[in-house]
Amino acid sequence: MGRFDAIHGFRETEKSRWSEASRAILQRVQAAAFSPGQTLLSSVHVLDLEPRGYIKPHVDSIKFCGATIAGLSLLSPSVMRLVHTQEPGEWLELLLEPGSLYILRGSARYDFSHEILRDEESFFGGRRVPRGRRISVICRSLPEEMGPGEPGQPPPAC
Ligand SMILES: O=C(O)CCC(=O)C(=O)O
Repeated sequence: MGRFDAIHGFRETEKSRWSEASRAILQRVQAAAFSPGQTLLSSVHVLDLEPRGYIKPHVDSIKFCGATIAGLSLLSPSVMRLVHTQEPGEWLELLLEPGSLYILRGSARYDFSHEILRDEESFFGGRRVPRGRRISVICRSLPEEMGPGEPGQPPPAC
């Protein structure tokens, strides 16, 4: 699935310049999610999902994204569902409260699809999680074979 098929009701940008306060937060995210040996994509992906927006199940392409995806989920609570790509009966859901950080690595990165549920389906353990506007700030490691300044680097995700 291509990125434009996966995400609905959104706008996005890629940002490499941040205020000092934001930089401090990003540094905490990066220290928590990445090992010192990992190189990150040079810009951070900011995704702004409208209240009716959602993200269909997908696994980020290994062409554009390395072994770790770390997302800071802001504004509206949301539910992220992970489903094993080979064993659809194996799944789990994460309640992403505003300000929460999720980290996809290892099996969660490669063997499970991830999605953000649309408002009508947004429940966690039977509890309704109404969706509003949600902003996510996503850091990714570089695909292993790419150098940091590789020309023509496509936008991250999917
Ligand atoms: O918005 C998010 O936290 C998830 C983004 C996502 O699924 C992606 O960019 O691959």
